[in-house]
Amino acid sequence: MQNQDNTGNGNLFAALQAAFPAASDDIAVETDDGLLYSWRDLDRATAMLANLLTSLELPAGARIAAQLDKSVEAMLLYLATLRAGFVYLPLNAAYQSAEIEYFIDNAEPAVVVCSGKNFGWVSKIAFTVGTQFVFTLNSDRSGSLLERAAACSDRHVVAVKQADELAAIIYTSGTTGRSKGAMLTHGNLLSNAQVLKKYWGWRSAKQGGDVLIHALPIFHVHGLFVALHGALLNGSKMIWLNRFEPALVLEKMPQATVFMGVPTLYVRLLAEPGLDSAATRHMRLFISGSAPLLIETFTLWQERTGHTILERYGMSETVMLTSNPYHPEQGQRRGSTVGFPLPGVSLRVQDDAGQSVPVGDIGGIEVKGPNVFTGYWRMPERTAEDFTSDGYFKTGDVGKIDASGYVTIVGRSKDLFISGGYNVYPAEIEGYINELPGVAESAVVGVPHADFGEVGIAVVIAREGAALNADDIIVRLKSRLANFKVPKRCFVVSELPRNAMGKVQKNILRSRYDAAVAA
Ligand code: MLC
Ligand code: AMP
Repeated sequence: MQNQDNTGNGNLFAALQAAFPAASDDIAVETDDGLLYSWRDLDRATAMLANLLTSLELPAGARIAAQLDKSVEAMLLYLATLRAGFVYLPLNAAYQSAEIEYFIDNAEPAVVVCSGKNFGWVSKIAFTVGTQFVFTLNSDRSGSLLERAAACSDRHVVAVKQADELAAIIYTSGTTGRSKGAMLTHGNLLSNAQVLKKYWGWRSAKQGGDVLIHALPIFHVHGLFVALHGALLNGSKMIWLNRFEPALVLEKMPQATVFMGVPTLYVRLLAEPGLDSAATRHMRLFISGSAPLLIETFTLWQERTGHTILERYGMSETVMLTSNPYHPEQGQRRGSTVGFPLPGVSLRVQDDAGQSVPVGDIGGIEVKGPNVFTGYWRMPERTAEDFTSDGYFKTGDVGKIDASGYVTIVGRSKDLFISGGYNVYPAEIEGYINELPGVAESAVVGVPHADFGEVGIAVVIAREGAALNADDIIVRLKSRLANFKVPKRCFVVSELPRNAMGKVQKNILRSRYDAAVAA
């Protein structure tokens, strides 16, 4: 597998740019409000933004943090960061000040780009930790970033990078302590994109040309890397939606061929009466990942559209690890499984003693490959703990491999649940609840939810003499935490179920509150 483009530059952007079609006036991106960006526009706009970043005389390896609503320009900022040779740090637009404060303090970005409405509090946090520049960028293309870039040249020579140099840091929350920044290199991202291009049979313009509906957020690996790199590395047009709207996705399908989504997107599309085989006739491939796709969704999708969703598995630390086959000769796409390890990925299932388990037995999933990250930002001890002595990364996912090689995820050894494709760590939410006045203790668990797959509920014990109001707790959390992390319901109780060691029995809470939240 090539980790460098043919000019010898290991910069991921160089490889993406080399795949831009020669017909540079062709449309690369079309938005739902009718904006058209040609391949030439992508090249020029990323050059101008890269020149702006370069003109700031930032130190090598400088981090460019972005907390932005989704827009084509936010995507261009990511590409320009690669192009200029800096390190991109995307932050979920839902994060609130305490969350942002942690990331900025930990990553010490030289540049922060935020939306104008957040400039006051974001810049205060950023300047406090020594960030030199804070720009604004709004989804209507206003803001200081583009104003400044407009004065820059639209020609730029792509910065030379080695494949093992850092391209992005993606923060993932932790079961203990605070979030960890997964460091991904140009080589990690490019090797994975090249494997997926082949494995999923992306069609070049000569073969009829794929068109991707891009409807995912661009601050996590699914939308930022898997979907975006897939289209760009194939020179494929994107139909760009800043928000996922099922009716709009359905409307765009006759002009598209590929769609990627978390399971919630498929559940919501299935609720559209117009979803049938005629509406999806032009589509070549539906891909699902980031959370378990229920077999009911997989089967219903097949019945309604005639298409078999291809489920794959990955994570921030590794990008994509396994995939169900695309080509029928490689095997069937099996619901409830995440398919085979991708070419180049070694995947094994180990018991607690670090021995491989027999075929079909359950254990911890460990992986190795060119896509696996280099470690957690400034956390060498955490990095060392999460790798085995022979270089495998312990994913924290629990699964099995059957005799035909299909991998199934059966659970997680880490205490987290996945809500609408976002990971939520109960320990983090409990920390915030426990800081509220009158709270003695709390436990957060994920419970089933028809739309989001799982959602959080909080079970709280009051301090002696304190009167707690469950709704009030939710309101207070909403002002401190990203909305998807806020428990959907809160219950104030007098005691929590505990085992003989005094540990809260979350499995009992999960079954007790199993039906607590209606979709
Ligand atoms: C929104 N809400 C959620 C939620 N998203 N609640 C729980 N879980 C979620 N994921 C709540 C909000 O708090 C709000 O409630 C209400 O829903 C409306 O908010 P919204 O922002 O308007 O919601 P909507 O636009 O409908 O968003 C839903 C969604 C979104 C499913 C489209 O969550 C989404 O885009 N998810 C994709 C996540 C993703 O890309 N994951 C990839 C991670 S990478 P209230 O009460 O505040 O009004 C990864 C690796 C891999 O995992 O393998 O890919
Ligand atoms: P993140 O840290 O946000 O990148 O989330 C990665 C986690 O999402 C993985 O460790 C898995 O637990 C989960 N995940 C991703 N894809 C799938 C899938 N297809 N099925 C089940 N879990 C998945």
